[in-house]
Amino acid sequence: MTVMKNNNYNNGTVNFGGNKSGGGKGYFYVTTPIYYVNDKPHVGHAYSTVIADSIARFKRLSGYNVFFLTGTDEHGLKVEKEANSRGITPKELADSVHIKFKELFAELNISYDRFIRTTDADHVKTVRIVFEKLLENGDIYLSEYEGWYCTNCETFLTEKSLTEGGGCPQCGRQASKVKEESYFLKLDKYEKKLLDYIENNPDFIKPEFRKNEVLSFINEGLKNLSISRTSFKWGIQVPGNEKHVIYVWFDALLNYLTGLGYEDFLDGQNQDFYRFFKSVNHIVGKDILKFHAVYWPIMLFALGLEPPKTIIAHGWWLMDGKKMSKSLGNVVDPVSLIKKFGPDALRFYLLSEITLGLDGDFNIDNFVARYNSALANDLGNLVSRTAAMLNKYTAGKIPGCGVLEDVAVLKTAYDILNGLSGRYDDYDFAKILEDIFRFINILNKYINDSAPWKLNIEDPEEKINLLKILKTVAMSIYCVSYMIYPFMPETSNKINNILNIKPFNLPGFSARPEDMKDNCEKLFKDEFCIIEKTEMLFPRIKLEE
Ligand code: ME8
Repeated sequence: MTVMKNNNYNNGTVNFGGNKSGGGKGYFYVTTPIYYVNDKPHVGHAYSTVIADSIARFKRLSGYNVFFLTGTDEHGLKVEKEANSRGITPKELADSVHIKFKELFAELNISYDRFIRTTDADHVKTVRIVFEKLLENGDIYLSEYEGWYCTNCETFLTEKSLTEGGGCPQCGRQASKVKEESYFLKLDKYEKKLLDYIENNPDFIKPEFRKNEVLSFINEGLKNLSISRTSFKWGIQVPGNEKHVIYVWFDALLNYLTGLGYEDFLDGQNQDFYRFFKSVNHIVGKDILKFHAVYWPIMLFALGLEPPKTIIAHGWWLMDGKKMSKSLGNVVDPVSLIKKFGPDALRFYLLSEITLGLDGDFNIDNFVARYNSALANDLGNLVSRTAAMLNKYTAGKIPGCGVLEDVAVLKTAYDILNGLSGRYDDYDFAKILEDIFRFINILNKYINDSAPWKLNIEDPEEKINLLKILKTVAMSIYCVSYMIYPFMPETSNKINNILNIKPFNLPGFSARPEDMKDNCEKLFKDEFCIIEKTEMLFPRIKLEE
């Protein structure tokens, strides 16, 4: 990439994985929505970002050149109003709130490559370049908008779609009538092209069932989109007609081009731009699918670019059946959960509790119960009891090639590893985690059933058996550490430290999941010692705490 310019690039949190410029097997670009800065982040924002991070981490392990973009959406009426109500400027509000997102992402070990702000100079420049380009080619024209607007959703609404009391169909808040001169983006011109694209690209919208919503929206007939406002100030000004500010969604969607260095690409200086952009996976909440699956591809058509490869629309976290959102005042603070339970407990809960695409209730009792049973009891206990047995029976030594491992147990691990790439292609995180935890329970049962503590270490035959059990479990835990790495990177690192084993991308090793069997066999050929002092991965927590 040719875009390493400011401190919004992350160079600290990724401990291992592929690199961005090495000769991997392909390019992979993953994005989160960029979040409004009208308030600090809640668990819903953490969710989209953790999904993207897990995919980015897995793809890096698999040898892809990954670019992972996240950031903040800082313009628009909603942000301006919030700033006014706090008695500060919108830029001051953005400056303070974007930090909260960065802090949360650091706490959660989010391995983004760039944190973009729509007030960044290169973004402002990109938006103006694009606006001028489309004005020149006739896809943008000046006219007048008369209709309804929801400030909370920053969306234009048709009269027909309003609720009985004149509310926004999405958030229920009162819509307001606006009449102003406006620039429009031609949508009708590209309607047929978009329908063909959706039809011919089954991977475009995921999960599959969301496709019909998008199709029925398009089939109602696309009206040209108003993309500028004159009634407020906080936005990017239209080049040459500065009483207009560019509509916040037009501005925001373009972050996906700025983040990759579109400006340099236009100057012929960024070879990677096209390679990355062709592989883009946009992670979005279902509430903003329309913007990504309808307006965004049309903007790209107008620019002569291909629509995104895949848009993954996830469901909502609810509280007592209602969407968690600032306006309802029912949000869960991710930072306090991380303080108490650690980042991986939150990452685990978010990714395992709901199947991608569906909604789920965020229930704190359930959160604590899952933490105690899956993380403290099953995973934490497996690692600590194994470390304790190794320290007690073999002075911490994991036996080398003189001792054979139990192939039947390891086969389960290798089967999961072999299926991982396909599962990730389906974004089936809850299922992957279910398989991993089923395997963890197989290991706990294997230890219970074979009861190494009953074996007599003085008896040569029983000793061999004991060593075999310990070696099998140690190798299996190494596989578990690999499998959980994209979901729970900190825990994976801790397990590798306990086992005294290096990360997965050692020189001469491939870190693809399919190659883990070979890696494992190579690594455990030699005898080595685990570290003596092991830390508790997930201390049990009482609900009352
Ligand atoms: O829409 N459950 O920003 P936003 C799950 N700036 N996910 C949730 C959630 C919940 N309860 N609440 C929010 C915007 N999210 C625009 C996006 S992109 C070019 C511009 C997540 O701050 C979900 O991904 O309102 C949703 O799409 C995103 O946060 C919206 O964040």
